[in-house]
Amino acid sequence: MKQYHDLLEQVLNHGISKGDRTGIGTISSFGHQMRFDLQKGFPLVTTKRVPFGLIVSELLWFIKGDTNIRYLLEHNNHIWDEWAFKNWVESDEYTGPDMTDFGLRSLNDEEFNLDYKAEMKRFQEKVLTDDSFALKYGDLGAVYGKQWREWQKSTGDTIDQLKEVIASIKHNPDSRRHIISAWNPEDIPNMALPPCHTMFQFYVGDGKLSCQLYQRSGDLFLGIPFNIASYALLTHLIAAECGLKPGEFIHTIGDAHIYSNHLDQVNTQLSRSHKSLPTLRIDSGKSIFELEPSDISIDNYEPHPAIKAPVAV
Ligand code: DHF
Ligand code: TMP
Repeated sequence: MKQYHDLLEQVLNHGISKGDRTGIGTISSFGHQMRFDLQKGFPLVTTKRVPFGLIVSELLWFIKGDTNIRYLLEHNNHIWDEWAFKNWVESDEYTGPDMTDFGLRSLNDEEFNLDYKAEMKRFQEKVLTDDSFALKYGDLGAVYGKQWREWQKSTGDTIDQLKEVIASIKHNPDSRRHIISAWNPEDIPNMALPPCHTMFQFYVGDGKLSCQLYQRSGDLFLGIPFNIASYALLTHLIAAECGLKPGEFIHTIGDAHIYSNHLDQVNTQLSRSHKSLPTLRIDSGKSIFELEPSDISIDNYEPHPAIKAPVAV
């Protein structure tokens, strides 16, 4: 994962200071690319522990075409909670304590943070137990799963981009059109967060399947290690589905940034040495559409300890 450390260093040393939507502030640099040869181990960052189980359940949630965080909560995955919570506390039905700017305030105001945590816990329980509440407020809108599996056409029916791309990889491997787009300009206003991983393309050569992702915006410390592992896993899964070996994952990033409240964490991480990469294990002959989180695991992952950091909302 030297490529990842090189990118952290590059942005740290040559990035510019840039304000951002969340109010945290970043060091940022535009236009970068990393390449990972999937034959040389599974690209899961080893200089901090990255929770692979969360990456698996998030990816299977996309593949199912689900956009409701209930599935994630059922799998103890809380990485999308804040964005559903935001819809709830900004709605007319919400009558609890004022949660304006909860992301920033929970970092700076200990008393508020207690209220926020209690309110978030109530929210999670309601999404898990109350069907009509979950339908309304657990849903993130027309995010990844919807665009991948049910892109809305102007004629009323939908496009299953994932199924179509798998079919085109199988039947027309040399095609230069194996593309899935999550960036649907008409739907952007209906999303909790406009897609960060916006479009990806597959390439078949020498019996191997490669994937290149264009990510418009990358949180280098928190989001990017997840994104690398997620697309590497997707490439493995689609390769298996199509009878190919995994080739390379190529990660192209637009605005690559380090949040100003992640700098200590990044420096700690950069002081650590890399360990050998783990290997992926998929325990089933199931199709990509039938996989369960328990079918996918990682072997020989012996990373340095986790490093905590707040996520910018
Ligand atoms: N917003 C921002 N500002 N950065 C993101 O990376 C991001 N990612 C989103 C949604 N919005 C975002 C979805 N993916 C974490 C990782 C990925 C992710 C969201 C959050 C995260 O907080 N990871 C922690 C562990 C979290 C846990 O164990 O629950 C980490 O240390 O990797
Ligand atoms: P933005 O919409 O203002 O670009 O904010 C989105 C933030 O989330 C930005 O820091 C990038 C980060 N992010 C990732 O890095 N990876 C992801 O998968 C997601 C969903 C978000």
